[in-house]
Amino acid sequence: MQCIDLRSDTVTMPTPEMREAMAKAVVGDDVYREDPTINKLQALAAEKLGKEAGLFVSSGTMGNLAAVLAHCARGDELIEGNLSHTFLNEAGGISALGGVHAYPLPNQPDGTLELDAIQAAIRSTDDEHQPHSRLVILENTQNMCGGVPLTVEYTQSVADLAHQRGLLLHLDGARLFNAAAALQVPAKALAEPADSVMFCLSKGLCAPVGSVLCGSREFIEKARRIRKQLGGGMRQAGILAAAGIIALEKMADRLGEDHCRAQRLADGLREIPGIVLQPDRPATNMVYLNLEKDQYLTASQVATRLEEQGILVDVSGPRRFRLVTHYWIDDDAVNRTVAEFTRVMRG
Ligand code: TLP
Repeated sequence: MQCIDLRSDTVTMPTPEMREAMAKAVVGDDVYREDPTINKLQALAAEKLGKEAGLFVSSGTMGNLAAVLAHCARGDELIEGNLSHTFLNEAGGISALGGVHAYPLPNQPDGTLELDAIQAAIRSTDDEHQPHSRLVILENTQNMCGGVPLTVEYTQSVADLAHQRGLLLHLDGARLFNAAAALQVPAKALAEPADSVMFCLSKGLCAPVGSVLCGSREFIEKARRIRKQLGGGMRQAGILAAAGIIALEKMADRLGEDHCRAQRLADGLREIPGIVLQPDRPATNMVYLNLEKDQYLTASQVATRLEEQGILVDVSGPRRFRLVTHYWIDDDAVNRTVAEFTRVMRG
């Protein structure tokens, strides 16, 4: 029986075409800037996002960290969501390695940070008691709010506010191409207002490793030195970039299929007594659901019973799950998941 792995889109295996391209990749030493496949990927990513330059990094976490370290000095402060990956899930790298202070603001259910709250969080520049506010980070799609996409207009309004007050905007666009597919806008339009953008190749786009950080040429040169400091200067990494090129050229345009399957999955799960979807309709590839209070099973007990049937889900709270659709989840997998969930919930 084949396992159905819905824990994340990070679990995606490379496609056969990616494996072939990896085997044949022309490579060089990327620290010498001599890997043609890396150079091609970086140029392609920058072009897709409408930025001057791109930098291949080993992970989304490294891309976000390099961006923060390039934008901020020790003692500076950045404003971000209290449900953001940079705040919750990057092991405090910005403070451990950069001495950067986080000012978390509540993420609204639609993934946004309120403009008034951002305005109020920006520190007064002439008060020596306060850290310097340097950066705002937005996450698109916003993972923990349900994989919700942030619109071009909203992103622009945050960029305008940040820029007026002398701050910069970094976009954690781990799933920017999912946002673009859901909103039916080019990824470039979503990236345009931001000073820097990180997106992941190794999530819904299916590449085995890597993310790309994009921004101005000057910013990328700075981030490149920081990547070296972090030990992320790789050598014949074109082997990885070869899969990344296919991810960008072939996989971004099919993400809508994952979103349709997430909706089908949600439609099936919504009918099961004891389960409440939150949000009610998935906007992209994530389905979050809660067990109602009177359920005697906890989320981890349900997950264990599903695992016995070869279905893996993410337990994201005592009564909460996340199920993520991706390239390797087909219609049968959706049907089987709904059927097994129904059986487990019936007891
Ligand atoms: N997210 C992972 C986990 O770390 C939670 C997941 O399964 O969703 N930004 C966002 C919005 C992310 O969701 C993630 C990974 C990252 C950055 C970090 O990417 P990696 O794992 O490549 O460091």
